[in-house]
Amino acid sequence: MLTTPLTALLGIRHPIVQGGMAWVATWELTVAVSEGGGLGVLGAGNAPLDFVARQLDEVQAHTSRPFGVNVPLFSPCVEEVVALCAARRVPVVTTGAGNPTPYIGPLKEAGVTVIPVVASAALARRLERAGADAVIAEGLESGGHIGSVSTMALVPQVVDEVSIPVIAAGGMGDGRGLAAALALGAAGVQMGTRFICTDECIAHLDYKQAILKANERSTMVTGASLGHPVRCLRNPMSRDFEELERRGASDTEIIEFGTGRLRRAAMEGDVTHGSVMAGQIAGLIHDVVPAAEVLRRTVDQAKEVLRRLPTLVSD
Ligand code: TUI
Repeated sequence: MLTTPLTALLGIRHPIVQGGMAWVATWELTVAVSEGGGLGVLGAGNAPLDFVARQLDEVQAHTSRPFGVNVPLFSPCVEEVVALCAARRVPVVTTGAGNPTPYIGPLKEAGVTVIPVVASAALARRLERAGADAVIAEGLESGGHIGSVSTMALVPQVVDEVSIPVIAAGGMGDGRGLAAALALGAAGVQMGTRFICTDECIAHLDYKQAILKANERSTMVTGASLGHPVRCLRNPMSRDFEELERRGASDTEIIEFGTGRLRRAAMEGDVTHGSVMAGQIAGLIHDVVPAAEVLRRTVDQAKEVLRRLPTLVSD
């Protein structure tokens, strides 16, 4: 067992949170991670309220363990999805891609544990004051929408800024990452890309295989010119995106080009013209296994590392 302030806060067995990824973190993955002893997180993405409500029904029908819902703050349905989470008293809400201050009060009043993703120590401090229960410090190694600071630099600076538990994200793919995160003062990790390559994740097989084929230099960042940087695998779509940005295309043109690309990759398996969002840890992932196996391996390896490290100390 690895017991940390995060396992205590959430009532989970392992200090591992699954990233609430749009399109791919559906109820099947959420249930598998929560049943495996981690925190499964449903990805609300940009989905309409009725879709999220049906997904929630399935999660609640298939597990009685703690789980979460991730709400990206740029979703057009953010108000309704937050209200749904409060009405259903979901155990945990994670937020991303913005400042969730206006939503913290209503969620806390409904008894929801609120865990925002932050990309800076300053926002972490503000959100602790606003009532956040923990924060996810996400470095630029992550897939999808990212900030501008690396995990290694961000996590200890967030840890020094707040007294609530800090969850490290970005570049977390195995037990060495978990042990390193604990060494930086985090209380656990969030893993996204690793959980795409699981049996229960509904992402198209070609999406999973693109991750399996990737190495540590296979990702790039698109959308930085829009102020919305997104890390994804290098492919014809991301190269075309880069070219559009380089020649100074208008925001409207770029947005039009990018819209619907994640769905295309994740659901239709179009890994050529779709956006295969994945983190820099993709090169570390070599197999598709059950989510419970990812959790088991990660904890076993972290324990092994943490037992070995004290032998390096001689006085
Ligand atoms: O939200 C994410 N990652 C995502 S959301 C997403 S959905 C999407 N679909 C199609 C195209 C583009 C995106 C894909 N990936 N991660 C959480 C995260 N939040 N990373 C960084 C941040 C963040 C950044 C700035 C959080 C807060 C923040 O604050 C700015 C402010 O307002 O102070």
